[in-house]
Amino acid sequence: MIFKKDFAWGAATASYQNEGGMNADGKGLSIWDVFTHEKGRVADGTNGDVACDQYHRIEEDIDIMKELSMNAYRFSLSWPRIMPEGNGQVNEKGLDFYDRMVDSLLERGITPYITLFHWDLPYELYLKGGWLNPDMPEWFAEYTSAVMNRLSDRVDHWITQNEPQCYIGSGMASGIHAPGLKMNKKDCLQAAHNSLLAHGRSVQAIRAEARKTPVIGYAPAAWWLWSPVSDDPADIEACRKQTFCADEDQVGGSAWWMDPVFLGKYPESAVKIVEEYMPRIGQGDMKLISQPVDFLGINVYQTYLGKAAEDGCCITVDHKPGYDKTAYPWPITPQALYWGPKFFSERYHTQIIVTENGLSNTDWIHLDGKVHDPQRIDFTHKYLKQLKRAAEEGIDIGGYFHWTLTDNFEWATGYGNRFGLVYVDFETNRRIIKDSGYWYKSVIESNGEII
Ligand code: GCO
Repeated sequence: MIFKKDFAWGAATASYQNEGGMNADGKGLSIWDVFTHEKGRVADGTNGDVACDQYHRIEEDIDIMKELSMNAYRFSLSWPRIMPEGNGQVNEKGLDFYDRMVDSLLERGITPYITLFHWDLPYELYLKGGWLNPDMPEWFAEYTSAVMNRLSDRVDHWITQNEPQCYIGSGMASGIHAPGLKMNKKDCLQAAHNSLLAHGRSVQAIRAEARKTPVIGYAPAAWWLWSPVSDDPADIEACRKQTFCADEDQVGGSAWWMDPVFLGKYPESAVKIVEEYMPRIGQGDMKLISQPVDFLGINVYQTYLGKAAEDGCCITVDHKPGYDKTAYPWPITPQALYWGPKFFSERYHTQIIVTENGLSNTDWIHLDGKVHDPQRIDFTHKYLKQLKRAAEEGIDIGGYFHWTLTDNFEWATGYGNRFGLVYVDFETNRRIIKDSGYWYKSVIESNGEII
């Protein structure tokens, strides 16, 4: 057996992308509720007010997970659904939704992996400065406590934050995501530092208040990843170094977000580049940020390719003409699921969980009423073969969550990118399990042996 006996096989979703119920039962506004209603923010002019209506269809989705033999489900909580103002008053009806969801998952033998923050910041906190406000760590800890109080007697797997590179980088630097800001580098790095402090405070709150012994993770994006074009040790070493270095624009890379949490310091190579923009680092900050966690979640879709120059530095190698790509279009590079787990586990000495991997595909309903998606099957088979190779080498891999369960709202692109194992007709919200969903079921039932 290559994959561990208790390997988590599931799918991942996010509250704003799947739930809908934008103002249901006392939910407050998030920055994405506001941002998507601003003209020009979303490519197809849509929003997540309804999304795939999981708020009203969660039982159906959990039944699908059961039918596909998933043993785990990664989802995020909508902070403003639980605390409409972001702090203070708790909306019990918002917690009721997640309470019922947790019970339904457990009744079907599916372990909840809850992400506390997947980008949908309460709008009221944004109005108070959002991640730039030094009170954010305390607000995030208060929200964490409200969740622990209601759900931690049954839930033990927690992920504090998903892809801070996006909610800080895309949301506050480039502005292509909510709240659409274009802040200067110094403010961005201060917001990033506050986000890391919030992660630390949340870990403290979970450890102190969880009523079941918690398993805690953190899921930054793993897009700043280089894979060697050959097995030449020089190429491998050049890519390893490049994966953890940073340049002026990529200070939001892997090491910037992972070193503070797992090594207790910012990466020297990056600090040298951005010295003049460095945030105020208080006494004890780095100790708080590097509170021990139990796994590193990596969202891996693709990798850059690299080789060693004469001096050992990494040269990025272009993909060959006509390279394989998804509908997004992102390059199809299965080796990312070998080199990513390898490089990250070597540096951080922690369990790795693939918290996202998948592809956008031009899926449609065929004449026979089914959704045949051989591309998704082949893509996932190739990536899982690489993950299995990493596991075979003894890298501690705790699970694989396919992105995503059902087609959903894909941020600034809207509904044009279908990532689901399950097709959604967005006019009726009818679900159709795609061929890939049934293929994934067979993978899970064999615990990956058929890969
Ligand atoms: C991300 C987010 C997901 C995306 C997915 C496809 O990794 O960007 O966590 O919410 O929808 O990755 O882009």
